[in-house]
Amino acid sequence: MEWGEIMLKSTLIATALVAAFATPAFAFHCPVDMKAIDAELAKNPQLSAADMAKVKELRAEGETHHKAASHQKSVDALAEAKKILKIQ
Ligand SMILES: [Cu+2]
Repeated sequence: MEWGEIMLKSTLIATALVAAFATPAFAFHCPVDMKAIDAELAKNPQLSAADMAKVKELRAEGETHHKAASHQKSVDALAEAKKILKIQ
């Protein structure tokens, strides 16, 4: 193989690997976040009614985005909910 061909092939392989692994990473993250939020909500956290409503809204939003495969949006919404609940 020529050097140029080796470079091209490694680039293609790298791109394929990123595509294969990037999406599942987010796809797995959302359910983990949703579970953490549900577990925290089950503990009856001391939140104002407004914060509680916001957390539930963000939690639902996260699930909708996850199902629509918009995992980045889902992770963002869930992170916001976790921030209100003060969990990591
Ligand atoms: Cu997801």
